[in-house]
Amino acid sequence: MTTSPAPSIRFDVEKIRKEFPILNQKVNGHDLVYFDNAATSQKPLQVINTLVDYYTGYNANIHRGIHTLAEKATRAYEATREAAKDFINAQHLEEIIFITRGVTEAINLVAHSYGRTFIGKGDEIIVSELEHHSNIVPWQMVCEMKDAELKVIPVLDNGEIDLEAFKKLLTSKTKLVVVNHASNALGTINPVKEMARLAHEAGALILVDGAQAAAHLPVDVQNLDCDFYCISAHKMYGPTGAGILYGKRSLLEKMPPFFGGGEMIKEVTFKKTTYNDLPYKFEAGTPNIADVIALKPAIEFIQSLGKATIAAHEHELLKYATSELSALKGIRLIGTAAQKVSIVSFVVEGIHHFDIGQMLDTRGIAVRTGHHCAQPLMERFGIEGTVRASFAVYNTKPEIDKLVEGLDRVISFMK
Ligand code: 7TS
Repeated sequence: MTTSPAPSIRFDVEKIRKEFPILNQKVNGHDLVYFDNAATSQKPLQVINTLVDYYTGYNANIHRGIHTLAEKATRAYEATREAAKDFINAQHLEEIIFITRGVTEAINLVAHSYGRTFIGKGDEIIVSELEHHSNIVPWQMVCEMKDAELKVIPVLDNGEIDLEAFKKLLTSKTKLVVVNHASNALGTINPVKEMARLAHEAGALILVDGAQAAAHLPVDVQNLDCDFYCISAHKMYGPTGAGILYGKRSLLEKMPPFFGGGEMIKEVTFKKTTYNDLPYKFEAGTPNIADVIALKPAIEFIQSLGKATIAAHEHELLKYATSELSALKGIRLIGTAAQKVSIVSFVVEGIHHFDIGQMLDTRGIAVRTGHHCAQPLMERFGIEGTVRASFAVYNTKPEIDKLVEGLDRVISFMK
């Protein structure tokens, strides 16, 4: 995020914080400092109110009722599809598939639909060493099932992907490259546009895990030219239990459905079933209507601030936290890539990350500790886990001061 423009004058963090009532509370006698945004972000009032409005005003099943409530719910659900298309600049509305969990389900959908159909014996899938388990395990399952091979792009000491090694891994056997847009464990922003170009040159497809990018970086799927892009609503100020799978229309058209059931069919007989058109082919059963509807105000919240403004603010926080934390004795930052989202991961010599997390919690500071569902990456760095502070648009420098002060105390107490 080094090229981010300066925050615009209309950026007012205190005003933004007022939209997140959860932030205004004491935890263990201290003002809450919420630095676990990479796990899940907090939700602004407009998202919460949208959920309440739906359940108190027009709760109904969608796409099937002809009554007024059902039509209103259907319109609201489909309005989120329009907003999502716009948010990631997809070319076609039917390229937006709503899923009922998040990135995990989106990746599994592609693995089980595309992977099981189009990956064969001897084919290769390339994954990076930076991946979350949800972008590793489904591919291991496909490889096991299809007798294909998983190849791994190594990570450099600063937490960047080794692009030269990636180029060497690409062969005519490569069918798919899977990589995150930004790493949840280290914050590294990956050169996914360049990787997409290289993958396509080799005749392979690319799936991008956008879990840690959607709330922080511009996402333009046409510009990136990725084949699949996956998003969790709950990490971008939206509700849990909803997400977006983007896929190029030509690919989604030839992929078989993942789930079978209601709504994803055209006609069912015991002899033969024909499937519905996109995107409904991939949305079997009653979807998570409420949470998809409430994803729209989350998208609008991000758009009202603008990604450039968000990125500039978060970059300031990242820069400040990096320099303040580096000055503490015994701290080693893990992940020092040139391009990072607002995540700092570190270990403290001689103190277990879990103890640090617990002691920070007694001061009202929420961080994540552990392997961050990226065990192969931890192994790469020869560590069991890290302490991770991940920032969102509502975080402030005085909150980072509290983290630094808290850590200083923990270090003096434990040593
Ligand atoms: N990919 C990345 C890069 C992630 O950070 C996560 C969740 C996932 C996939 C899975 O997303 P889900 O919404 O399906 O669970 N990451 C984290 C984290 O860093 N701490 O808790 C969850």
